[in-house]
Amino acid sequence: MTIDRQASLDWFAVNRRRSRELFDTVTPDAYESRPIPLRNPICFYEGHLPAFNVNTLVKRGLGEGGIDPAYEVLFERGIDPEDESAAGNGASRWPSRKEIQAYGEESDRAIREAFLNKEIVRDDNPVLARGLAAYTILEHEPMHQETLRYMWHRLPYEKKVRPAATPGPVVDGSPPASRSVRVPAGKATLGADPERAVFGWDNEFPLCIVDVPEFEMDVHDTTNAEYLEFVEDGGYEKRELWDEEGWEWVAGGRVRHPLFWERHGGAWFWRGMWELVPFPGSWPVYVSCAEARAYSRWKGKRLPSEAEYHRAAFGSADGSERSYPWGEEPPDETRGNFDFANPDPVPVGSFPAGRSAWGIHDLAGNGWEWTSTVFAGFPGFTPMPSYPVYSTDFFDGKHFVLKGGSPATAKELLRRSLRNWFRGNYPYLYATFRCVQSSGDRVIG
Ligand code: AVJ
Ligand code: FE
Repeated sequence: MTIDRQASLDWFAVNRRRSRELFDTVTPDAYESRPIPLRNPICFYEGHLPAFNVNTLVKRGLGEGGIDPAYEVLFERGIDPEDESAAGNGASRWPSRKEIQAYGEESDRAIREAFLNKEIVRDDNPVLARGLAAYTILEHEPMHQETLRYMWHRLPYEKKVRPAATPGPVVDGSPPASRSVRVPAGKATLGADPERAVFGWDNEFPLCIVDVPEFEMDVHDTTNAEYLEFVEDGGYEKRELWDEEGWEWVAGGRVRHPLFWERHGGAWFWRGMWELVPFPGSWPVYVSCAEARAYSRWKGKRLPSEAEYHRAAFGSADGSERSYPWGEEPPDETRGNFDFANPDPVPVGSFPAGRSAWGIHDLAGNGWEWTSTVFAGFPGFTPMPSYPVYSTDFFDGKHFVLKGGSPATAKELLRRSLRNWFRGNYPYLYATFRCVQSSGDRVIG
């Protein structure tokens, strides 16, 4: 099989344009700021994307020389340190935006040249086999576009310029009544078959088939309105609802409500990407895994495992498994809130055409779904030759799997096997949750 050169060039052009637009929304005085203290400054990422492309496809893949050895080290890898003191300063002086963009243009030229004319599919080279390096760079960029949006989200509004075409918040509708549905026992196929997949990141392989006992799952994600009851009941002060790590984070950082909530003049608001939104009760709440877990305990429920998410999203009554919650058709704007159509969430249940076989809403889009599963490789995991440290650095027992997707997840990343992961106390991403329960949970003791 060969990679479609024109399709790669087109996807690459979309990626690069979208990144450019993102960086253009930041005011120049914020270019070296670090809106999320645990991550690199904004400027780093404008260098990281083109440097990663050169390091992965041109150098590691084609075995050619790079463009600028110093940049290709400086911008090699983002960070995900334990705490702010470990984040360090990266460089003491960053190149100017002009210099970074000039590098980006040279890198883009090299990548386009490779897509057009080079042997980017070679089965005698593990980095190029079946176009691995090409797909790696084409998916790396949209992945960062999402994490960059989380970051821009934290910027003060005066440090970013709202693009003219951005849709406003969809706030109509009161939250639907909470309801759960029974998902019968069955098989869930996690992962993917390395012989059949066009591309996947290393942690998606190999196939991993799990028998899942029956459980009940909330039809909707937990809404802000529901979560407010937990906040008002003093959920953040109830030690017994929190795990050790979560409690340290909440108590130590005086966390008292979701990061996306702000209080102004005695009223709650949602911090939207481009504006403050009067408390949107019907939107999914965005929280860390620790907060999601505390809420579900308060409800006498729990978070789904990764396998339970798969059963709920892709399983069906006849025993077959679907590619997407709604079936086999590719994702489009009728199926969920993803692919950058909206800067913020929309009310839960807005996409009936995206429901799973069991009638469960929003399993793809409108917010990643936290699971209780610790991020690890499936049995038989092997690091990918095009980016060997992609996953392994995070197999530390502290990261949890997220499934689904958010408003800022590109449609290409909605495939069934894709796995996201973050630390349990990471509150910045567009992540929500829903609760499950099963008869086995009610342990008498
Ligand atoms: C898969 C989103 C957790 O951003 O930390 C980008 C993706 N890895 N460059 C991250 C990633 C290296 C990664 N996540
Ligand atoms: Fe990266």
